[in-house]
Amino acid sequence: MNVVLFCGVSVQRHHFHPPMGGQPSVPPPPPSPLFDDPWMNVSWGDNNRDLHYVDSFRPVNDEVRHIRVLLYGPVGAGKSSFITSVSNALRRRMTCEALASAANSSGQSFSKKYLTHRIRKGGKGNYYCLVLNDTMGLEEGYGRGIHTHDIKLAMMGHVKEGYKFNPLAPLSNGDPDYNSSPSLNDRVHVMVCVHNANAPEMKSSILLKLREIREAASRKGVPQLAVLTNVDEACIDTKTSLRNVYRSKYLKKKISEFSSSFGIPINCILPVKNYSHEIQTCSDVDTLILRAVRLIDLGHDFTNKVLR
Ligand SMILES: Nc1nc2c(ncn2[C@@H]2O[C@H](COP(=O)(O)OP(=O)(O)OP(=O)(O)O)[C@@H](O)[C@H]2O)c(=O)[nH]1
Ligand SMILES: *[C@@H]1O[C@H](CO)[C@@H](O)[C@H](O)[C@H]1NC(C)=O
Ligand SMILES: *[C@@H]1O[C@H](CO)[C@@H](O)[C@H](O)[C@H]1NC(C)=O
Ligand SMILES: *[C@@H]1O[C@H](CO)[C@@H](O)[C@H](O)[C@H]1NC(C)=O
Ligand SMILES: *[C@@H]1O[C@H](CO)[C@@H](O)[C@H](O)[C@H]1NC(C)=O
Ligand SMILES: [Mg+2]
Repeated sequence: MNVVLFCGVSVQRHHFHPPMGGQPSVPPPPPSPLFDDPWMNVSWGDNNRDLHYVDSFRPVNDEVRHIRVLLYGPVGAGKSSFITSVSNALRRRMTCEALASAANSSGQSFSKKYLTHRIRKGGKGNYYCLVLNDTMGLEEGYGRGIHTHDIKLAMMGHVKEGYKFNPLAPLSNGDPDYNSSPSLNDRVHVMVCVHNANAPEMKSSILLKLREIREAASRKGVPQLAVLTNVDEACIDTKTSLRNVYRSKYLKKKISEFSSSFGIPINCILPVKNYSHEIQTCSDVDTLILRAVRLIDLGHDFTNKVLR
């Protein structure tokens, strides 16, 4: 008998020895760790539509130059990695095109020109009308990690660029880094809570901080999403293929638990794996990351609603 770990559920496998002369008895198969049908349909590897969408997106509201997304969550949840992944997935658009054109010698020079133009335009970081703001991680207890008050101030656009978060004292009106009259462009248009799928059960003090931030965002009508990182390491099925993300029973349970403890609908939780260094053209990793383009739509709706 050996024990195989399937998504945290131990499944006992018996080696049956057929009785002499008799028919081998067939043991009931262990329950599958995967759903037959995914609970969310994803167009795996088909990223061009999303890439084009982010590429050509411009806010309608003149007051807004870009949709600002603020990431918050526990220390080490993967906030910074997520930002790198989004930026890589978007910039890889160039890589994908470059690879495609290199393979087609007749189309090469045309593609190169297009490529240069795109890189120049995007080089300063103002190309995509989406900015992601990273924050310091939330920690257990008082006076450690980022102050929840600072996250709420940043949400309302009161925190100036380059401010160094201080766990002991939140920013206050009158400080040089305090923007007392933020524009709609300074404000955050989508709040994203980042959580590691494999983290041990969240400490209640951290959960309280997360909820406090979420409730502040709800009061101000700011749209919210959550990003569940490290799904590649969550279970053997997602490790084998990311395409099992919406088929894994274990991950579905994880997402449901996070949904009820944090108080955010299941369909607002985006499972992701961070970008790895390998050059794989337009991969499944990007497919999950690019579902984050929903950030733009949510933020866009918000910036239009606030104006009216
Ligand atoms: N396997 C795997 N590792 C990840 C993933 N996302 C992040 N990591 C790793 O997790 C660690 C923490 O990630 P960070 O992005 O630094 O986390 P953070 O939320 O910015 O952390 P703080 O800034 O300290 O609050 C790093 O070693 C990452 O390489 C993922 O999706 N899969
Ligand atoms: C996914 O697509 C299939 C085939 O189009 C459909 O039968 C199924 O209901 C869809 N699932 C969800 C969750 O939308
Ligand atoms: C993603 O996670 C891996 C560990 O699995 C790490 O080595 C790598 O640096 C991370 N990538 C980014 C872009 O943070
Ligand atoms: C290669 O480039 C030519 C000229 O631009 C184009 O007509 C053709 O469709 C391309 N082939 C492929 C496989 O992309
Ligand atoms: C938010 O992100 C933008 C773009 O990455 C950066 O320039 C800016 O300094 C950030 N602002 C804050 C308050 O962190
Ligand atoms: Mg970080």
